[in-house]
Amino acid sequence: RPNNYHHQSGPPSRQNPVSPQALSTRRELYEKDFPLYKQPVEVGCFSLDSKRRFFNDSRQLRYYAEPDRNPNFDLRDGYKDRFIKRDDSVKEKLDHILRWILANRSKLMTRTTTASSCALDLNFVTWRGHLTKLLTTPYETRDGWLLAVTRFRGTLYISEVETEAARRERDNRTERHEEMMYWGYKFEQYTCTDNVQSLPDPGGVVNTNEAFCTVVQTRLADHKLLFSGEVDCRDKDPNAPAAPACYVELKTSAEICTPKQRSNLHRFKLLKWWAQSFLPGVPRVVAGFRDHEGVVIDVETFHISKISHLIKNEHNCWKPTVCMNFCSDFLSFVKHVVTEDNPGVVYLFSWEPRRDVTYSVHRDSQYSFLPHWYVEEITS
Ligand code: 0WD
Ligand code: CA
Repeated sequence: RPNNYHHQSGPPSRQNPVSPQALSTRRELYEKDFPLYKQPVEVGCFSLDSKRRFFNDSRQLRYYAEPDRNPNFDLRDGYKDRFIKRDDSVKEKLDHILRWILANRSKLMTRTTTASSCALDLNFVTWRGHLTKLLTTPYETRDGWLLAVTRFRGTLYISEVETEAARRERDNRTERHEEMMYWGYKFEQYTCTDNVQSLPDPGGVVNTNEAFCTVVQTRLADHKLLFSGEVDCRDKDPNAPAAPACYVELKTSAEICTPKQRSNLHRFKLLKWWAQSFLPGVPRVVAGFRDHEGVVIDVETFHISKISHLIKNEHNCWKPTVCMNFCSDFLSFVKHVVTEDNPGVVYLFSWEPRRDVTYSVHRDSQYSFLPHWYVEEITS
């Protein structure tokens, strides 16, 4: 067993198998060779419409309309009168992914699993955003996390639980912060079209219920993963490479005026951008840099494969291998800990900056997240 596990009372032995109690998040422990990460394959997609209804298709996929280098987009436009905001107090957990799995079950079965009639040929099912949090954990100094894990028919399902601190932040957002959260979606409206032929419609309504999500399958070391992530848009060119290589991630960020600000972008923001897009194999991020009034004054494309070179000049910077090794070791830790196969049992993994990852076990509690409709349909 790796030495980043901590046991309560001495090491386990074959006679006395004790599962590990905690996992260290110290960076030095993860400075090893880059683990195997298979090229992610898109196995499907789904859409959520303006009322957050699920569709097993790509109806919400948009096309990237390359903006001017210096476009002067006004991101504040429409905040007061053309904005429909998703209710983020509604916790959807893994529901949309589970709906996708039920609609596409045959795609996920191997010959052997078909013969044994049910289990999915997967170790983990989760959101891409949860994996992004794991990748950035060794470098995170502010926000902790809570991840609920349930083993059901051999597959481990991972669903986030909002921390007390995140809940407080959500309840206490300033008006300025609320408006700034809109800016990212407004930038999407300036740079995306609904059809290959059409132009962006900055006069339309921004509705954050709408989403297009890709579902990808891949392997990290010996962990077979299925996860879904929201995709902003794709390349218009019909000859562009197949998904996920045709996808484009859009971001907004404060304008860069000093070398110190550029260095901070590299050291903190590029870590999050890299982790989020590297996971599903999205090759580029288009960033709109805006001033304090929310006007985009500069647009820059970052190629994910070049980010690790960009950051090499930064002193004391993050390393992709640390991110991937920590994630892989966390998933191994979860496999060892989460032994009871029961849809009503949740192992709650929790982490706070400067601490180890620890866990607690909860039976038929508020944390249970696999819905009855899913458990029943998979079991039948
Ligand atoms: O209810 C929840 N707690 C969660 C819901 C947690 C995680 C995900 N989700 C759902 C969201 O409803 C959304 O449809 O998953 C989808 C996004 O999943 P993801 O791709 O795994 O999440 P992430 O990589 O963190 O975010 C991708 C984009 C964000 O873009 P930026 O450029 O800001 O990273 O998805 C959006 C956002 O535009 N997004 C959300 N949209 C609605 N509800 C949410 C959310 N909770 N989180 C991110
Ligand atoms: Ca985005």
